[in-house]
Amino acid sequence: MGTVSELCVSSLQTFLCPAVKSPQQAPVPDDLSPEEQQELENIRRRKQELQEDIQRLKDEIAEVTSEIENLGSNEERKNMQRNKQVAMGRKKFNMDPKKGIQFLIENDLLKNTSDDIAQFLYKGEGLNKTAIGDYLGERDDFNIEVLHAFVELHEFTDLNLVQALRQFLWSFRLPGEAQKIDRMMEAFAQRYCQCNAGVFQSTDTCYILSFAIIMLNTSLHNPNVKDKPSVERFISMNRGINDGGDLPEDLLKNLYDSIKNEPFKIPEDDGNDLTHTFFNPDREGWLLKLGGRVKTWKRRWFILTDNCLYYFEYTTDKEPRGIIPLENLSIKEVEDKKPNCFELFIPDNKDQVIKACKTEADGRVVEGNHTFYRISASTAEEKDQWMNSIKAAISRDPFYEMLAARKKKVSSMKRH
Ligand code: 4IP
Repeated sequence: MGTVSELCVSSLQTFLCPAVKSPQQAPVPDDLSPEEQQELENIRRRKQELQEDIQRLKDEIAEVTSEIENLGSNEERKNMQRNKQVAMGRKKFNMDPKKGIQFLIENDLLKNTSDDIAQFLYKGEGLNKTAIGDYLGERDDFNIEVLHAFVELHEFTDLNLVQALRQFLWSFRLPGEAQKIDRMMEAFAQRYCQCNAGVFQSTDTCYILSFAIIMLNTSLHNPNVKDKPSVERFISMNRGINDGGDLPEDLLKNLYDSIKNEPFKIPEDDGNDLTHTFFNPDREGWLLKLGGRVKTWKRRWFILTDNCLYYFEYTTDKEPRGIIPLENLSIKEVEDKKPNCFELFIPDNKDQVIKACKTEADGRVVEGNHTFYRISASTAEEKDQWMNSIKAAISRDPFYEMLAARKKKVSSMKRH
């Protein structure tokens, strides 16, 4: 016969291995003292109680487990349902951004706050970048708030302007409309200046230089643009844009090299890329110009910028001999004894004097007196390039007008 402690162990084993049936209750051995018999009885009762407790616990565990399992599959089902709705929301967004956002908000998949929507667009999972650009470019106050929250999610600290533009222009596709581009690039310039205080005198400077860079990207990487600007030209084109002062040449040279070595990579949802988006009409070079009253040909250094044609006697002159605003003018090719000629004229009014100003021999600045400007280039190719650039400048693209207005603003800052 086993000792009391052996009996206890055997009882415990029975609890731990409930599959093993407990042996039939054995009669109380009569060789035990009454105390021992009593103790054995107690142990057996206790064992019985414990077995009952264990059964209850097992039942409870089974119940909870089944609840958890049900809970899990409910949770999974809910998740699946949610993922389906998010996917549907994304599809809707790609077809109609406003409706997509509305759908996601109505289904509690997105909070109706500019920060949450901006996060959603910034992550951009499954979203078409043209649709993101359209949503961010919208004019109403809430979309503008989202645009600013979206731009704030970009970290530009210690990035040069080209690096920051690379990041920004990859996060959505810049829409084609002038006002939208203006708002988005303004927000970009503000954020860049906020992250990099002291690099530029003003947000306008950053805005203008950003466009000079985007246009440089076109000039350098669009195979249709034959005349590739040199770094010197890029530097000279950006004179005076830092609130009337010049930006450090090293900074401009770094930006130029960066774009030359690696064009912008931008989303191509519609198969178009940034090298087709902006064409920089700015240009400079030697041309011959016919006098207004006295018809003599003079060799002049021409600069086309800000929708104006400037001509100088020498490349180093600070003041131009003449300025011809291109607004309302047309351009055509003409035959002359001089080769490669084209003419600027006022359409439908051949006799009207073109609004322009010129410097007289005695230094006075007076109004011009040309009814047309006849100009000769030294080669047919140069003539075509000048004509294309002038045409692009006078095509009245509202975006160029906005850009030209800003350029005027920053270059006149110092004077005022
Ligand atoms: C001058 O001829 C020059 O061609 C001027 O050009 C021109 O002024 C004059 O036109 C013309 O008379 P001469 O030098 O032989 O006198 P630039 O100013 O480039 O020297 P524009 O208006 O073309 O600048 P009129 O219209 O002022 O005669």
